[in-house]
Amino acid sequence: METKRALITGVTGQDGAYLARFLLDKGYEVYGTFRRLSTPNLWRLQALNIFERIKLIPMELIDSASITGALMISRPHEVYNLAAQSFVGASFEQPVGTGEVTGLAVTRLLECIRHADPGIRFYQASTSELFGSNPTAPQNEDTPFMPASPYAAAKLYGYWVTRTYREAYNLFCTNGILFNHESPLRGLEFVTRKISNALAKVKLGLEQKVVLGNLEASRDWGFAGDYVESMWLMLQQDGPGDYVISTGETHTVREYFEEACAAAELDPSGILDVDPKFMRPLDVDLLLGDSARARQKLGWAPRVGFKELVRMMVQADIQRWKRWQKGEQFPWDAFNYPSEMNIITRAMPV
Ligand code: NAP
Ligand code: F7E
Repeated sequence: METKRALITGVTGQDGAYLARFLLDKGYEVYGTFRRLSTPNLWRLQALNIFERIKLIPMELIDSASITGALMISRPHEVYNLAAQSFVGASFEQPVGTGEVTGLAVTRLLECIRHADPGIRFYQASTSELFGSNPTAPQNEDTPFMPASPYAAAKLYGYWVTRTYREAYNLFCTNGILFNHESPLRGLEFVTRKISNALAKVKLGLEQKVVLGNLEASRDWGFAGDYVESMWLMLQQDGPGDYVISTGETHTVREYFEEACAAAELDPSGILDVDPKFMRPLDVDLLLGDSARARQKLGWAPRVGFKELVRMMVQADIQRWKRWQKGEQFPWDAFNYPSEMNIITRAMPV
C-alpha cells in the first residue's frame, strides 16, 4: 500500500510538533511548513526528537504561490491547517494581519487544494473562541457562535469557508472545534505556560513574582498530545464533519495558578500580581465543552486530566531551568524570552 503523505501547515507550533510525531508513529511521510524567520523556530521538533524525520517546506500564509508550492512538493493525501496567528491578545494589536493569516488564508489554501487535487482531505483548526460571549454552557456543535476578538472573527470566517468548500465543491473539509489545549511545548505567551515558566523561576530564585491579567476567566484545558489524535481521527471518517473536542471540565486562571503553586510546592500568597496591561479590551468569560459527538463518532476521549496537565507543565519548566542553571544547552524557548514586561502595546498619555 502507498505510504500516506500528510502536509501540516504550522509544524513549528505546539500542535504541529505533536501531530507530526503522532503521524510519524502511524507510518506517514510528514511534510511541514515553516516560516523563514531571521531566527529559526524549530525547537519543538528538536525537543520531540523528530526534526530529522520531517520534510520542511518554507511557506507563508499570505503568499498563495508558496501554498501552491507546498502542495506540489508534498502531494498530500491529508492537509492539516494549523498555521495561524493564534494568540488572542495579539489579535487586538494586529487585527488586520490576524484577519489575513488566520481567516483569509484558509480560502487561499482551499482554493489551491481544489485546483491541485480535490481528493485531499482537509482539517481546519477551528476553536472554542468561536463561542465567545455566548453564555450557554456547556458548548457543543449546535451552540451559536458569538466571537469576541479579531482572532475569533477570523476563525469564524475560516470555519464557514471550510464548510462552504465542503458543500459547494464536495471536498472532504472538516472543522475541529478544539477547546484550549496545553503542554510543555505551549508558547510562552499563553497563560498556562506563562504561569508554569514564571513559577519555575520563582521556585529557583530567578524571579520574585508572577504577573497576570484577568484571573476570573474560565477555560476547559486539555493536553495537546491527546487533542492531535482527534484531528487525525476526523480525517479517517467516511465523510467530513465538525467536532467539538474538550475535556468537559472548566477552571479559572486563578485555579490554574493555585494548582500550579501546589505542583511547585510554593505558597501562592504574595507571589501573584495583577497588571491591567495583561487584560484584553474584551475577554471570554467561560468556556466549557461538550464533546459527546466526538466521543461517540470518533471514539475519542482525553487521557490527561487537569491536575496531571498542570503538574506536567510545572515540572517540565522546573527541570528546564535547573538544567539551564547547570549550564546545559538544549532546544528550549524560555531563556531567549526573559520577560514580556517590556513589550509595550498601548500609547501612554502625554
Ligand atoms: P502555535 O503554537 O501558535 O502555532 C502556530 C503556527 O502557525 C506556528 O508554526 C507559526 O509559525 C505558524 N504561523 C503563524 N503565522 C504564520 C504565517 N503568516 N505563515 C505561515 N505560518 C504561520 O499554535 P497552536 O497552539 O499549535 O495551535 C495550532 C492551531 O490551532 C492554530 O491555528 C490555533 O489558532 C488553533 N487552535 C489552538 C488551540 C489551542 O488551545 N492551542 C485551540 C483551538 C484552536 P512560527 O513558529 O514561525 O511562529
Ligand atoms: O488566555 C487570561 C486571558 O492566552 C486564557 C489560544 O490557543 O485558546 C487560546 O486562547 C485566559 C484569557 O488563551 C493572562 O485573558 C489572564 O481569558 O492562554 P490564553 P486563550 O485566549 O483562551 C483558544 C482555544 C485558541 O484558539 C487560541 O489560539 O487567560 N489571562 N492573565 C491571561 N492570558 C495571557 N495570555 N496572559 C496573561 O498574563
